[in-house]
Amino acid sequence: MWTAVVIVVLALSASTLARHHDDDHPSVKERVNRYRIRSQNLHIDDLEHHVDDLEHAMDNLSRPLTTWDVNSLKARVYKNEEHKCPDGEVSCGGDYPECISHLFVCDGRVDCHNGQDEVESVCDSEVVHVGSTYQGVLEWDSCEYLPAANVILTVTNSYHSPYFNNRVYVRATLVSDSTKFDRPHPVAIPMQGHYGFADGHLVLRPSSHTEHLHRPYVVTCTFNFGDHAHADCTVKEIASLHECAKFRIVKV
Ligand SMILES: [Ca+2]
Repeated sequence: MWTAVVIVVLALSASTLARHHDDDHPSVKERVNRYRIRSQNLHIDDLEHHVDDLEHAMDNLSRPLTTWDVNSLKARVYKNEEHKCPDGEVSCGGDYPECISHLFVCDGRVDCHNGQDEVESVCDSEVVHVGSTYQGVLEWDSCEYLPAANVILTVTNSYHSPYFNNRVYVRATLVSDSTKFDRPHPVAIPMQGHYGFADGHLVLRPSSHTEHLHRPYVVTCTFNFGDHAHADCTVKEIASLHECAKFRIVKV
């Protein structure tokens, strides 16, 4: 009898010791299983991050289009279509290919089949309203040995031509904060020229000779981003039309 009791007690003690031993020192199989579980958890976390990224991308894709989005897309299409028209003409846009002379844009009479040449968004002279101010950073590629400079272009006067309704005559001031002999050398250059509705070109040249520059230049800013606030500008030598500098301006 006592022998059986001792055997049972010893068996229970051995079982308990074995469990403690397993907890402290898991078997190889258990360690492998734990490792696989941790790996799977990491993999699931990674997938969750990917799903979050996809949801974020889908939210951006489903964002409602703004007026700026639509105008920007139209401007990109317009730029592509423009190359299909002969020099001196502009595309009417839309599905039906049609080109009209620059002179017929915003002249008060509908010439495009879709009336695009007289719509308010094209014929709006907001770009050259007196006081309109734009800024950018001008970098010379050639022609002048001058460092990059902040430039501010301000329209000081504008009026419609009594003979050519498709353009507005403009006076402006171009202020540059360039340096000379490593010292600040702000320059204000009076400019004059015109803005054409057909191509969105603001073309300006110095009103008088400026000692700051070696040669006279013409500045052309193209408002081809579908709004009246952004334009790409070039600086060209008047005599050769060699492109010397480029800069982008933003309305302030
Ligand atoms: Ca017209």
